[in-house]
Amino acid sequence: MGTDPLQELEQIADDAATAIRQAASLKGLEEQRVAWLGRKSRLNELMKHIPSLPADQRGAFGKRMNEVKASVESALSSRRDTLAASPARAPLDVTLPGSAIPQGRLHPITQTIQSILALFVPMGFEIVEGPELEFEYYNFDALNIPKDHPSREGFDTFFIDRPSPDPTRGRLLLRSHTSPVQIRVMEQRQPPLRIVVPGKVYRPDPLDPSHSFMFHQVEGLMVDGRTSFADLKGVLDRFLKALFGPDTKTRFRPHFFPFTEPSAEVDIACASCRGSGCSTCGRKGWLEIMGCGMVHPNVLKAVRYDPQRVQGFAFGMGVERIAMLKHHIADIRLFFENDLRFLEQF
Ligand code: 2U9
Repeated sequence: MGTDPLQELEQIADDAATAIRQAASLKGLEEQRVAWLGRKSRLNELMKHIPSLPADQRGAFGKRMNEVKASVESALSSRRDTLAASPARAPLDVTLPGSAIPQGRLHPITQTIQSILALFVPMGFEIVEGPELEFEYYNFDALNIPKDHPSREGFDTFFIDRPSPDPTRGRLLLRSHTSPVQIRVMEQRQPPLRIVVPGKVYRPDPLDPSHSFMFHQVEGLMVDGRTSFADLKGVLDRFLKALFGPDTKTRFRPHFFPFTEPSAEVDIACASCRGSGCSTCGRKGWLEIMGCGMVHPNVLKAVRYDPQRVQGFAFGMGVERIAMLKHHIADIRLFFENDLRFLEQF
C-alpha cells in the first residue's frame, strides 16, 4: 500500500457512496454490496494493514473504519428502499399498438333532440327552453284546458305539495307538456314567432315498455298574420321526410286537443312493412308520430293576441317514441337505466 491508509479509507468512503447512488437495479445494488463489504473488498484489504500502523494511531483508524462501514450499509439500505419503490421500467416498445382511450358520447335522447332541432332551425325556428316547475295557469288554463279536464287530476299530473307562491296563477306542478313555455314566450313577445321547445315533462304513469313518469318532448309554434294549416302540413312533411328518409309517407288524421282547432295526429307509413301491416305498427300499416293543429283562438286571447289578426300552428312529439322507432328499441326504460352496454351503441 503506497498511500496513507487513512487517506485510502476516505477515498473508499467517497467511491462507495457514489457507486451505490448510481446502482440502477436491486441486482446491481447487490453487486455493490459484495464489492464494498465483501471478503475481497478494498475495506477488507485495508483492515489487514492495521497491525502495521503505529500503535497510537490504531484506535482512531479502527473507529473511522467502523464509521465508514456503517455509512456504506446505510447507503445500501436507503438505495434499496428507493429502487423497491420505483421498479425499473421495461424498455418502451414504440411499435406496440396504443391503448384505446374510452370516448364519451351524448345520450341517445340528447342526440335525438339535437337532430330534431337541427331540422327546424333552418326553417327559421328559434330554440327556447323554460321551467319544469310550473304554475297550473301556464300548464292548463292558458291552454284552454277546462277546469274539470281529467288531465288536471292528481293521477295525471304531479302537483307540488306546498302553497303556491302566486295563488292567482294556481297551484305548482311539474309541467306535463312543454306548451307552457310557448305561453310564456307569447306573453313576452309579439308575432311573427317561430319557436321550438325541447325539454323534460312529467306524468304519473306507471312504468311499462312505452310509459315513463318523465320523458322528453319537442313542441313547436308558429304565429303570424297568415299562417295556415297548409303551412303546418308543409313544415311537418318536410321534417318527417328529413328524419325518417325522403320516401316517408305522411298522413294527417283528424283528432282533438283543447289547445288547437282543428287538430290532427300525424302518422308515417310503417317502414318495416311499407304500409301493409306488421307487429311494429300493430298491423295498421301506420305509426302515430306526433300531434298538431291550428292554435285555438282562446289560447291566442289568453296571451292578448287578437285572433282576428293573427293565427298560428302548433305541434308536439314525444322524443323517446321517435328514438324508439328510429332505432327499433322496444322498451322506453332502457333510456333511463344507464346501462353502458345499451348507451354505447349510439
Ligand atoms: C300552444 C298551443 C298549442 C302543442 C301540441 C300536440 C299537438 C301533441 C303530443 C305528442 C306526443 C304530446 O308527447 S306527447 O304525448 N302532443 O299531440 N302538442 S299540438 O300545441 C300547442 C302548444 C302550445 C301555446
